[in-house]
Amino acid sequence: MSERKMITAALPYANGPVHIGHLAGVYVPADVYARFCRRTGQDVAFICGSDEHGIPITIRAKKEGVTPQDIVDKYHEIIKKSFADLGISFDEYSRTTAPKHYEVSQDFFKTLYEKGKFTEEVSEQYFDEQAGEFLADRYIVGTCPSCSNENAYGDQCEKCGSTLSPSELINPKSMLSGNVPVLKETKNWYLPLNEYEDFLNTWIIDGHKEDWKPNVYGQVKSWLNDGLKPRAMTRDLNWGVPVPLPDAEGKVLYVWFDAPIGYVSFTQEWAAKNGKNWKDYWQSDDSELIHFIGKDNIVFHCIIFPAMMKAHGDYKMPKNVPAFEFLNLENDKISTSRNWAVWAHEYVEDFPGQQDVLRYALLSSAPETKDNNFTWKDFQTKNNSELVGIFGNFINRVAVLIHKYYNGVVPAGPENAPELGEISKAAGEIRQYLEHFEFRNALSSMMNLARFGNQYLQTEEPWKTIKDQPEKAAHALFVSAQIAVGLAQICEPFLPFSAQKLQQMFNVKQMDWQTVELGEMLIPAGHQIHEATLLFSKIEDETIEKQIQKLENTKQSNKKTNPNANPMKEEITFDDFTKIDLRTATILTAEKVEKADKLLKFTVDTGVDVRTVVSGVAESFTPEECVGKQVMILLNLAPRKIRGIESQGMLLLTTKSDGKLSFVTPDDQVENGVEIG
Ligand code: B3M
Ligand code: ZN
Repeated sequence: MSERKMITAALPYANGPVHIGHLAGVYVPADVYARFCRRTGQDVAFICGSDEHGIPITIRAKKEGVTPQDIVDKYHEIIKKSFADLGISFDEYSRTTAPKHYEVSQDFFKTLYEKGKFTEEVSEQYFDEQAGEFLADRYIVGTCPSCSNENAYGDQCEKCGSTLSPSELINPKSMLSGNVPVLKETKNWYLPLNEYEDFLNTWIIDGHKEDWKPNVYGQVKSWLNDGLKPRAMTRDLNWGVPVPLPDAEGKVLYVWFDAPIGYVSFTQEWAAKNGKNWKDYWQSDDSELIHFIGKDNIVFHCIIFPAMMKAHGDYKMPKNVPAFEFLNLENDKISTSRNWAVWAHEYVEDFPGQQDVLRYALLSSAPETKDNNFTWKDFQTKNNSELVGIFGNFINRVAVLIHKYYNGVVPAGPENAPELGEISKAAGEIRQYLEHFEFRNALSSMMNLARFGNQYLQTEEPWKTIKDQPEKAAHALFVSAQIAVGLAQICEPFLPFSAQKLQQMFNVKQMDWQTVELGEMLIPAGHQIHEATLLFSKIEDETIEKQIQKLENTKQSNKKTNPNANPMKEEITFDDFTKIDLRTATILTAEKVEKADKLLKFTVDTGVDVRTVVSGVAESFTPEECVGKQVMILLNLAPRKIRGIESQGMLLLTTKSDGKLSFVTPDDQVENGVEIG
């Protein structure tokens, strides 16, 4: 192993929170790896940050009716906090809207430009004349040429899955204005990827057949077999890093150009704060670059970014690109738009103090070689049978017994008991597995040590031998204490929160991996341990049912014909309903309420009486428009003072799609005071 590791985890788009699919397929494994590398004494930089450019951001902003900056500000904080809460030990978590990132990515672009690495091409792109903008592929909708779906996007039809280009769409329309876009010429800068085919073939296809994961290697090979084409590194968009050239007004760097440079710019930010030299990590021979990513990012990390780095000339190629497959949730594809996910920030709220349980569950079903599935039942079993039943049970018995029989002082035992070999075996296996990115196997090795300890204690039964064979009992608890401390050490990459508690409980410091692997005793006889604390606790059926119900609700609301409709309120009885007195009424007078922009004061004829009602409709109607309207009134609502005026009842209103209010009125004119129901 090298001395230095530059470890990156794919930059999450700041267009939504992170979910268990992201965690299982990138961040938890990357964190395990980074923690392990630190433990072996390597100089680690573990770097990530939010990807804040690109179409996913602007689309989300349009949907929510806010600016892209609002979107990234909101989600950057949520994502960053989730990672911290789950113990993802990034050395730096920054963002691609950071000034340093603009500087570094623009410099990178300029270097390639000055070295003549780009070609300039003029092409015809769709342009929305009303919006005055070129349209990203995602902003064009039309009919899919393959399946006739009328809502296909310019880059893809989500119904049949075909990859499209905007020119293939039948009846293309701009999503910005709904108008038919026109083709307009525009100049962009391209990286001729075809010129890097030889280099990529030699480096990856000849050089990494053995050590790269077959899914990664296979995908790269198929891209190379199909032949690479020049790819535009700039886009006509108004959200992104501006292209640093004089004749590039209104153009930004392609998001897949700037985002991977984020790894570099964030390393620079970190290095500056910590007295390090970033080049030691990116450009030096004793450093290894490892990219943790999901499988949909393979081409960007194995072809495009390496070609960019090669063109630049100063960078080292990645040593490995462990890409994960996808995690499904309850046998269905995780989807942000369908809200089919377990969100990291919600988990942290719903399961306080149980971060390690999620880490454990996700690692044990990490989608390493094929897509995998997460179910809440399985999560519960993993916690209750494995973490509580085996790991926690063993630790607890050891600590409690040592307190009970020896006042918390580790009794004397043999310094070279053969059982100590199990600790070194587990540590050694984990090293081997993690060096090959086999996280599930590594986790099993950890759990096997706990299992071994549990069985050992069960066989030795010190609670029985303590009476007649005290030396045997002491021996068993001495050995068990070593195993417990071994676990406290080797579980840290996987279960960092529990490791901390355990190390505290057994009154030990964190050791380096090599020490644990030696197979020697880890604490001497006479060592004082602290009070036993609970590591894991049982998760009840009720808790799991709640989560399953939450997903069930999502399923129901996905069936809605109007995605904006709020879910149904709590059910009421017919008796509840009959308490409501709704009547027809007519507005007699209407006037503005002083110093209240939104309020109008009405007198209404309810058939029963003439009364005053105040209503927040002033932004939707003028007083004149209201007079004479027949409306519906909730008659028996307790009176309320609004701006000093007593409002006696409530007029029924609804909201139109443009946000304006509208009175609910009977279909035909009826008398006032007629009951509704
Ligand atoms: N923002 C994440 C994704 O494709 C993308 C990764 C960038 S890594 C440089 O979901
Ligand atoms: Zn289609």
